Amino acid sequence: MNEKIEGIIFDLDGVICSTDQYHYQAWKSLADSLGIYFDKKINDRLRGVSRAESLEIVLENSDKVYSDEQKAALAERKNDMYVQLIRQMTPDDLSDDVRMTLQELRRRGYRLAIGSSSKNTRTILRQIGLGDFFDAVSDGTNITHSKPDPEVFLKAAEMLRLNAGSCIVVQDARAGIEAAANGHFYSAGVGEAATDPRVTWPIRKISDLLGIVNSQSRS
Ligand code: B16
Repeated sequence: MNEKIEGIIFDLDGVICSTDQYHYQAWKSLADSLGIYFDKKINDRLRGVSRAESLEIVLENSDKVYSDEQKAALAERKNDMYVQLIRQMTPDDLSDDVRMTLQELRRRGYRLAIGSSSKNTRTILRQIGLGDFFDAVSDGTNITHSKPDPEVFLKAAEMLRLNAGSCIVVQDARAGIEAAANGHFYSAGVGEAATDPRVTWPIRKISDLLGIVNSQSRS
């Protein structure tokens, strides 16, 4: 992986915006209605994981056996609650740090993509005013395997017409860092992803990326 960096692939939930809090609220509400214990620690295991796999994790604390039809209905109930919450998002939900970093990376000519497991990606991007911003959007609607499978990032790189080795994947979840490593991408990890041993660059905030791409273009 010694190619020049030409593209940046951003995770959505927990990196571009804080939709993680809405996932928590919706899963918590579903779990409470079913009498299932659920807390923020369990919620952290759902980061980057598909809706169906997330439900399986939530149901680990239930003695009841649910049929596939019941599980589909539960996942839909959770999603309905989640969609109500994200529909209230506005461009103010984009932090100044993320907004400035995206604009500066664009100004410097990098190709920018989203690599998210969420099937609600397009709605969220529209709500926060980034509906037409990215050069490519790879999300839960175009993949068959969830992170840590690298599929979502490989598809994003393909849409950007770039090799994995010339892209940085930006992630907040360990599953995403593992996916980046599995796909032979560079990675920048924020939050819990910063402590993952497989991460290329731990970062504290998204604007730290600007220093990383600077140093890469000089090396
Ligand atoms: P949806 P990311 C992921 O987004 C979330 O982190 C994860 O909690 C969620 O279950 C998954 O999307 C699917 O989301 O239910 O909206 O299709 O981190 O990959 O941007």
